[in-house]
Amino acid sequence: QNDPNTKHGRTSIVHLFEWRWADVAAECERYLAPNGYAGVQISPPSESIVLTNPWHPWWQRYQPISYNLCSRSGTEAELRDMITRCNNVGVNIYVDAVINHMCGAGGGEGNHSSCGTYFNAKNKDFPSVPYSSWDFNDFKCKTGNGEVENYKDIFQVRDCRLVSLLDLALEKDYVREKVAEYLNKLIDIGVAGFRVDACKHMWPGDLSNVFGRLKSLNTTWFSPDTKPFIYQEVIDLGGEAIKASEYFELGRVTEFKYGAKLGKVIRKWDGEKLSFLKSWGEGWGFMPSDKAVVFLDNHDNQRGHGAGGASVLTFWDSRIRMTGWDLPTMQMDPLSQYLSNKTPPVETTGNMVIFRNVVSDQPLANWWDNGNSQISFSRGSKGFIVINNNNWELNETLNTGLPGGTYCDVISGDKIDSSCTGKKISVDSDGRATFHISHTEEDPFIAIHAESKL
Ligand code: LAG
Ligand code: CA
Repeated sequence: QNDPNTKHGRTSIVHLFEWRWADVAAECERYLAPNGYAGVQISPPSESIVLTNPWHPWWQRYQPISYNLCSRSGTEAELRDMITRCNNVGVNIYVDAVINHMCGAGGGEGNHSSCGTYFNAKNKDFPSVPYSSWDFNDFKCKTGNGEVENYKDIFQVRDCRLVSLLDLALEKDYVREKVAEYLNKLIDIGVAGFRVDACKHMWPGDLSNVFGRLKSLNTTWFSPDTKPFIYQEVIDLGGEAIKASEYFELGRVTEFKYGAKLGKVIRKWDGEKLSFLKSWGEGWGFMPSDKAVVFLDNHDNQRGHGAGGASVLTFWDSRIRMTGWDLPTMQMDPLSQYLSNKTPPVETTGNMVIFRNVVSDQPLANWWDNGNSQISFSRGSKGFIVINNNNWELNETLNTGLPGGTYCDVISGDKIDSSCTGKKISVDSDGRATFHISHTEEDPFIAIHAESKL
């Protein structure tokens, strides 16, 4: 359950937040597979409430009404088609699984749900699962208004309502079985694993029971007895009663400190400098690598929800964000994209996803820095990167660790056949090369690797 089950040595996944299934399928074939993406995290596929005030907000998808698979991303048939097509090109699908709760207590009564299923939030009646009032935690929660009020009290956090969302009694065999049925149905369709929403609000023992009921992955695409990848959303920035480490034995955990800290370094807050990244890793107070899923930002902190802190870099900071993530696509809010019913715009960069795949088994080497925010390093003899995050030019001759030859810089261009549309870097036979990066360049980095050799 710690293994993401990725294929072909791929190492990065992308969250296609709120994308329609038909668009995800096309993106897997057109862009993600050719550019070495390992997988996609999709928005919750379960039936959700449909809200009108505000109108159809993105967060309505975090309010399940049933485990029927029609959502505003598409029908069950479209979901199945997408999973099949992505798997066929080696791109895994990870489902955002909302299992801590159903809709908000004030969600009303009626058929205002993504498949048109009837429910009554006041009576806690969700006949399409079915769940009834017995299946919720209100009898366990000890706060006056039934809400989580104090994050220092682990009982409240797990047994009371998170922002008024009806809290499922995951201690009940019946509820565990219904949740497991939902996840197993997705496994049968072909998903590779789950991002489990709001794990801080569920007892590790309950999760362990639910995960213990999960089947092995579909053998059309995965080898026999492969377990689903589990990554649990636990926001642990320190200072609360519940620790990410409580969840380590169940699967991986989202490492929110990673993006918060890297954002500070790149923004140079608190006297941080890129040169400090020489020791970047677990020593900075992060969870063990083999337990972590790291990321820069997520759908919540991009939108001022959840946690992360002001330092987190998002697509709004495109110039200073160093990643293979899809900047042009994210420039428009995905919800607007959905409402305007347009297929997302074409992505232009992904070269660093390939870089990461090429260097993934190689150690950090050839570190250089200017004592400030100009740095360079190699990953063994497979890849080399130079970054200028100072307000002056970088002009250096550096050890790249790479074999001699001419390389195409994958930041400023692409290697196409044997030519390069960007900067060319010549590495001499002892591995040294000269670099110039102006601080005014739009992307003040250079990256070369074994597969960008001309
Ligand atoms: C998550 N992780 O633990 C998701 O990443 C996050 O996006 C979800 O909250 C949350 N847990 C519950 O699944 C989102 C919004 C909330 C929103 C909630 C339910 O960030 O703001 O709450 O989804 O839609 C909204 C209103 C609340 C209201 C509640 C219930 O903002 O004011 O109380 O709905 O009606
Ligand atoms: Ca709970």
